[in-house]
Amino acid sequence: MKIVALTGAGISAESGLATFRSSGGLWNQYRIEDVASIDAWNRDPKLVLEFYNMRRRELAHAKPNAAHLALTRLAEFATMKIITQNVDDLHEKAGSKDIIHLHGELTKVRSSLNDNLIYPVGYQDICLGDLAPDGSQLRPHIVWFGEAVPLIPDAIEEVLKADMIIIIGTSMQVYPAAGLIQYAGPGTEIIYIDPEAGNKKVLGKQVRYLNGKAGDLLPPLVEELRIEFDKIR
Ligand code: BV8
Repeated sequence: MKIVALTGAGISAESGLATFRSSGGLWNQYRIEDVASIDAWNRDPKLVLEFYNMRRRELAHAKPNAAHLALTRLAEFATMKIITQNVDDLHEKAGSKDIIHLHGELTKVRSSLNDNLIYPVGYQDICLGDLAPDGSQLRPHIVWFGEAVPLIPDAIEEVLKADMIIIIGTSMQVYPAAGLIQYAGPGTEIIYIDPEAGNKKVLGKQVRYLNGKAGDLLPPLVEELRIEFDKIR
């Protein structure tokens, strides 16, 4: 049984990390255009570096929550792939292995001349003047608005193969990530976990909407799936 978990900022909400668009989210305090776009980087790299330094410092103390841990249990009996829009490392901290970070990773930086020169930075600040070995300014290893999403083909391949897709904590408003679900085959079961699941609509797909927090709903769902798997094994 191949399962894909498609996660967004909501799965990290109970770990204390702000989501983007829920009330009080990051985008209520900052305009995307000012801190998370390639234009912002070209216009004011210092502000952008500070925005990510602030998020990296916050991440240093964040712990995975029951939802992240439930996905590691799911991987004990199903072939699991996590496709996350999140740039935090909470799936890794929970022990998950097979993860595609569509939008990059906060704990990595890279040359601003060569996307392939990527360096681990942990939770340290990066400032103007911190240079990559190629002499260019180090930048966050993040996919900004207006930048291509290089891992989309890998993610599409996983979605095409999935028997089940569990969408967890994403408003499905950012493309091309939000378009991934359209690649789900006709026989693929789709489950959508979100406190606002009641007013989500995945066009053209049969979806089981579970209204509530990931930390509350994912653990029992994983146990339900384990019982089903044990029956058919
Ligand atoms: C590209 C890194 C082309 C930064 C991010 C007009 C229409 C359509 C598209 C566009 C348009 N104009 C421009 C575009 C394209 C644009 C886009 O989609 N814009 C949106 C805003 C309309 N996309 C891009 O620019 C992408 N690139 O298109 O490139 C191209 C091609 C070739 C060459 C050059 C260019 C790049 C997009 C990537 C941007 N980077 N992240 C950072 O993180 O700082 S996206 C950012 O949003 C985060 O990664 C975040 O994950 C992502 C999506 O947000 P969500 O994760 O869904 O979070 P959100 O707050 O929205 O929702 C949280 C959900 O959780 C809610 O539903 C809430 O109810 C729920 N929740 C809350 N608590 C809980 C919970 N659920 C469960 N449990 C809880 N406890």
